[in-house]
Amino acid sequence: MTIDLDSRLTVIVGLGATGLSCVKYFAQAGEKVKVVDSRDEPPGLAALKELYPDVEYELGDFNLQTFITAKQLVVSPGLSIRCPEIEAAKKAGVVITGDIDIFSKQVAAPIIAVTGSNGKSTVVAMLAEILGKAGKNFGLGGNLDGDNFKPALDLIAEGEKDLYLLELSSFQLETTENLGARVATILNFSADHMDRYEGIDDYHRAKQRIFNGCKQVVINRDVKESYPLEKNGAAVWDFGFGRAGVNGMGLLEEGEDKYIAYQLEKIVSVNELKVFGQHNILNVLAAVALAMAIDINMNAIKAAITEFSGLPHRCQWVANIEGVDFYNDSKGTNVGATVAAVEGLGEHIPGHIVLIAGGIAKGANFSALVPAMNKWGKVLILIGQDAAEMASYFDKETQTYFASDMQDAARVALQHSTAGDAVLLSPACASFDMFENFQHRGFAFMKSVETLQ
Ligand code: UMA
Ligand code: ADP
Repeated sequence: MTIDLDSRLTVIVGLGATGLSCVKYFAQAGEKVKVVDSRDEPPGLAALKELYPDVEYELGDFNLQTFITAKQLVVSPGLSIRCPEIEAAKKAGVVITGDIDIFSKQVAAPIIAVTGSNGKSTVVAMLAEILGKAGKNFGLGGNLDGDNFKPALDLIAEGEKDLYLLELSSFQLETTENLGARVATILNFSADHMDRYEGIDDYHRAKQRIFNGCKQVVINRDVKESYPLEKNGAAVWDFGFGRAGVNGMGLLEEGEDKYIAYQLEKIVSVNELKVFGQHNILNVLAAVALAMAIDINMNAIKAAITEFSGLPHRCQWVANIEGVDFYNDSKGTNVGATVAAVEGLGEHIPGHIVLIAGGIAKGANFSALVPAMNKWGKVLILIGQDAAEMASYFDKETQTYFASDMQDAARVALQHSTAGDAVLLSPACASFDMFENFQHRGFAFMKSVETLQ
């Protein structure tokens, strides 16, 4: 078959938030596109029909022909580029790209790029506060959810910016060739999305793409996976616990007091922070390192980090019932996140933790949660599809209950708590078996807690 090269179209693969932002972008540029989605009713369909009634679309099972005859495929993050139709197109010489790739080629202002297994949204939100205090006109988007939700290409329509702050997932990085960030970071690294990747190294390679073409990197001193695998001459900033070195952020100890510090310069006392837990200290250190890499003044940094009180669904305090505090950490969607939440909260409270966890395991190994629960936990309450699999990792001595739904879980949790304990929802799993998303799960928890009062 011969392909008429002039008639080849850009094909947007996926009609979720990203797909729709891509359609808008190409429409503005006056380029004709076609959209495909394997779902019969993708979330962007109504908007597409209303705003772009002339754009052709194909739904349901992918049509190989559409893929291999495309000019380029703009692949949404929810789809792996290893899906057979995309692989076949690649073999046929079709360019494979994604929204972040297009964005980075289009914008002139510097990009600050943040990835990592956990803490991305928190660090980006802190840095956004810092940039706001510094009076920067910046664009904020990428893999963020909640109030900060904005697919990157939608930022272009907002007009000129001084800089862009992007949270990037490994999924988005898979299709990003040469981001060329002014500063890029992998905050930390632990297993996630093992149902999408061939293994941990595969997931790591995707994350490492954030460093392609970057001018400066911020590394986590204690996490070797956060170091660029390839040296590209980028300037290095680092952060971590312990005393900071040159170009480093760390903790300075003076007697009982600990200070967030740049080299030997104290910035603020850890006691002045509103967020708690070791993981959040690391998040502050990372946000400050990123801010310093782009020359933000120290007053803006100090003001923002002492005011920042955390994002909803991340170790968010919900209520106190009979002396028991309830915390919503529904965004704890992998093992590393839940370990951090259990340890952070464990140190913060006088009693023990009653943990509500479970959902879709995404191929995870839950071993790392066992010592954390043995040290800080009291009772484990499991919900969702992979509850039994999760239970199998814990020692026989771990008091474990299976709850039928969130309401039941909250009720059982209160039953097994005494004043000074904390009930923590931090599932270490995805939510889609029982809920629309992690926010929905968090709200279900908060509502259930309300009924206990
Ligand atoms: N899907 C299909 N068929 C298709 C296309 C998608 O079944 O043809 C499915 C995917 O497998 C996925 C779902 O649809 O389960 C959504 O995929 P999508 O690519 O359409 O997603 P968007 O609506 O564009 O949202 C994406 C990010 N979601 C994912 O990567 C799954 C959003 O991050 C992000 O805010 C948005 O782009 C804008 O940049 C959310 C997320 O959950 C917060 N991210 C994951 C995470 O943080 O762990 C990576
Ligand atoms: P992400 O955007 O990477 O998912 P968030 O900032 O939304 O990260 O935090 C998600 C969860 O990860 C939090 O609820 C908390 O349990 C955990 N977490 C936050 N920061 C860190 C960190 N630096 N290291 C490990 N876990 C963390």
